[in-house]
Amino acid sequence: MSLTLYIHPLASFCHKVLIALYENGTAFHPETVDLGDPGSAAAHMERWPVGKIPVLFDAKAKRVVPETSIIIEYLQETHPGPVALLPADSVALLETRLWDRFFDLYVNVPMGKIVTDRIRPPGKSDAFGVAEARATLDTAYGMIEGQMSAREWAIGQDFTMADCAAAPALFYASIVHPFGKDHRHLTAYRDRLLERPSVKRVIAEARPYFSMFPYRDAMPARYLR
Ligand SMILES: N[C@@H](CCC(=O)N[C@@H](CS)C(=O)NCC(=O)O)C(=O)O
Repeated sequence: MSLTLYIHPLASFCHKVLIALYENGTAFHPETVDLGDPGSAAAHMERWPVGKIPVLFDAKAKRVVPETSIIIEYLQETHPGPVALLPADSVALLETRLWDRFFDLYVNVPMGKIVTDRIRPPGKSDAFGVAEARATLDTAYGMIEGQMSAREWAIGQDFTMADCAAAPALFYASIVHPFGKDHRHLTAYRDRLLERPSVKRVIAEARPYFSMFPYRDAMPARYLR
């Protein structure tokens, strides 16, 4: 098998690429990286010195591909499947890239800030940074509420890379910073994403690890079944 994806089963950015792979039934080998283990972390730094996961390795092309959006674009170029996660139409493609960036930068990243602050060493937490992250999420939730008022998926009728980014970001964000009662369209979109078979599969595979999630106490019981 040519493709190896270096991941951690709980990590939201890894879920984004797993959803893309499952959407197209792309064959790959998942390899767990434990960044808390010095040996595993050092081996990963050799692959990608920034140390972030996921990273794709294509043995056939002898190519290391980092960064989720680049990985998904690479997969579409080299291993296309039935679901075009990057639309052919140039306007739709720009919208896809815009909302992909939006969900990564303004939902996934602030969500991660809130989560990782909980596991900082005593006395090292960053209350100001967490408050900023919560304010970013409030702004993002309001914008997504507007965007999703008349759309099935992030940019329209077709499921794209933007939805791959949205699913894990909104799943975890809604746990650590719940949506408001007025976020009707945002809530319905999150629920639609969670019903998508590729997303269901990713969540089911992550479930055995949910006990390691720093906000497990805030997880709704329905996610644990
Ligand atoms: N921009 C990167 C973000 C990847 C990222 O932040 N991954 C997290 C896991 S969800 C990570 O590697 N965290 C470990 C760390 O920051 O040390 C991408 O899209 O691939």
